[in-house]
Amino acid sequence: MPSLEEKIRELEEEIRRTPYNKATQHHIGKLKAKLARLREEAERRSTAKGAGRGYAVRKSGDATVALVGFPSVGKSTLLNALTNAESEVGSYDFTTLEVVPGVLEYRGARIQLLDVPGLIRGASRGRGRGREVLSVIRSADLILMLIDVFNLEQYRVLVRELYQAGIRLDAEPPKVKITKKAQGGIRVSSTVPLKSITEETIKAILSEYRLHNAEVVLHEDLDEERFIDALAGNRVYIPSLVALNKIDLVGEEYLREAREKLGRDFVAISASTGAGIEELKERLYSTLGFIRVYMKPQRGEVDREEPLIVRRGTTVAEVCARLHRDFVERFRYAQVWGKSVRFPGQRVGLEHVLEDEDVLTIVVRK
Ligand SMILES: Nc1nc2c(ncn2[C@@H]2O[C@H](COP(=O)(O)OP(=O)(O)OP(=O)(O)O)[C@@H](O)[C@H]2O)c(=O)[nH]1
Ligand SMILES: [Mg+2]
Repeated sequence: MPSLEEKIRELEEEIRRTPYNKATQHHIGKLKAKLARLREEAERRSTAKGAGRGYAVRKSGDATVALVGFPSVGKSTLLNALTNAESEVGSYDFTTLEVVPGVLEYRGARIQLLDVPGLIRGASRGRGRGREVLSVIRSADLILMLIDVFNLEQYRVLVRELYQAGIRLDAEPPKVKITKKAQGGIRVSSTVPLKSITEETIKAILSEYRLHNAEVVLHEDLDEERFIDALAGNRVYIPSLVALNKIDLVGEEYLREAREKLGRDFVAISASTGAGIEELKERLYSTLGFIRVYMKPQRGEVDREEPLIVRRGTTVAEVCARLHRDFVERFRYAQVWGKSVRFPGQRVGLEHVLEDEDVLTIVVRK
């Protein structure tokens, strides 16, 4: 019997060989769904095997950033430049063999950075200790890709590696609703015109997932891969930033060309000279979407000195939980002045979502 790895390779090969067009999409969709399930299975097995060891790093701070990049791009040097950590720097590859955490304090936010061992080609297939590394990356709030200024092609490779591991960068989860039914077959409807997928493809994919009776509602036009994403259990959606390192070794003109070649926005830095490091901190802070919330005691003045730093989307309940362990239980109501309310001093409940620079008063039972 062929092993799981062999089956995965065979499927990858078959997908590569099959021409992609409207007539073959359902067949390719089926193969890709099969492949997605086998990869999930492989992942489950390796996590089960590796339980107890691996790179479990405790999350701390207000957000966690995974620093990824090829060996020797300068990840450890950057971690040392940004944080209080002391990660070993080497002039040879794979100096760092464990995940090294550091904390960056910036504008009141505590950002945990994880220097993870060099991602390499094939990591998502379990080569090296890649798979364990990937599990750390998957739980990050932001992925910072560090690229060597002389090896721009590293960017594409990293994106592909992450993609194969179920990590979707700078994307929202697919807007698809799938409801299992007891009978009636597959019913597909959509709220937008569908150009990228056929009903036949949808049915072929669902059948790979052993779904034969279900109602499917699509709220976006998507292709077979994104439809599989909606079904697969291991997809994560994480924002990313790119930093180009070692710019001390190149000139202005080279950088200008790099901007065109890379085809996406990046921060130009030198981890060893410190150039661009302040800009990078600023970009980390803004991409993570921190907001400031000023607390005001019920009958007192607003504390403008020390705002609470939280992520965008934070609710009153989350602020309560952070201030005191039984604030949520004793909560009566809150009052808000600022962008998230219609009028100053509006009363809100625990589910209310705060905005940057809101003033918040929490009233609890004694
Ligand atoms: N010129 C220059 N050299 C740098 C810069 N950043 C790092 N280096 C050098 O690049 C080499 C590798 O740096 P590390 O920080 O160890 O790289 P790493 O990505 O952590 O490497 P691994 O842990 O092996 O994956 C060292 O010799 C550093 O001194 C930079 O901005 N400019
Ligand atoms: Mg290192």
